[in-house]
Amino acid sequence: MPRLLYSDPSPYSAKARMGLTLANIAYESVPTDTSAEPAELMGSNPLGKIPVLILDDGRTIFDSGVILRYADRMSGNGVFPLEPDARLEAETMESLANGICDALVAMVYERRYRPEEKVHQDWIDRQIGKAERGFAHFEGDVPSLENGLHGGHIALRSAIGYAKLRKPDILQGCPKLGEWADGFDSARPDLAALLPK
Ligand SMILES: N[C@@H](CCC(=O)N[C@@H](CS)C(=O)NCC(=O)O)C(=O)O
Repeated sequence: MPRLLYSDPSPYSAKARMGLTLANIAYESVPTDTSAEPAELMGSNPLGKIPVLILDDGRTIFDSGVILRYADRMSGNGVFPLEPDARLEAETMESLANGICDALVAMVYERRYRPEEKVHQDWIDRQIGKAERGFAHFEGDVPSLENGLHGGHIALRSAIGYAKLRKPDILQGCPKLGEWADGFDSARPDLAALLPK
């Protein structure tokens, strides 16, 4: 069975796990501490980042976007819409949600990996601005779930979950997104169970 190197708080890991689940692909979740740089991770992805999917034949797949597209192909388009315009919209949604996560992760790492006296607040504020603008974009144009869940929805739900974990106040001005997330969770509790924690 494929093995997925992941960690509970990681939004990209949540996205990959949700995508594999949506595609009905069985996999084993392997908790992985990136800070410890374990041999299996470093041997699978030179970047030392999760998620990584290790296939039965030893091939390794990263990053989360490539894992989602692998799951999509293996399931006959179970993760992204086939229709070109709908697919473009889903992929752009995924890209913005990833960018929000990139900004929030940069904020977390600035505090985690730098000595306190070297933490650069202007840099943190810049990242928070990106995440705020990203969520404001979605708040102004809340995606519909009526035609079924896809990779863009999963990426957005992961980003909201990660923000709730690391910087919940950023979502205060986004009540519609909160309702949207509740709708997502009620429709797919199995996916909601994989959210960052
Ligand atoms: N673009 C990558 C980002 C992956 C990523 O940054 N993962 C974080 C965990 S949330 C990580 O592994 N960080 C460890 C590091 O950067 O050394 C993806 O979409 O999978």
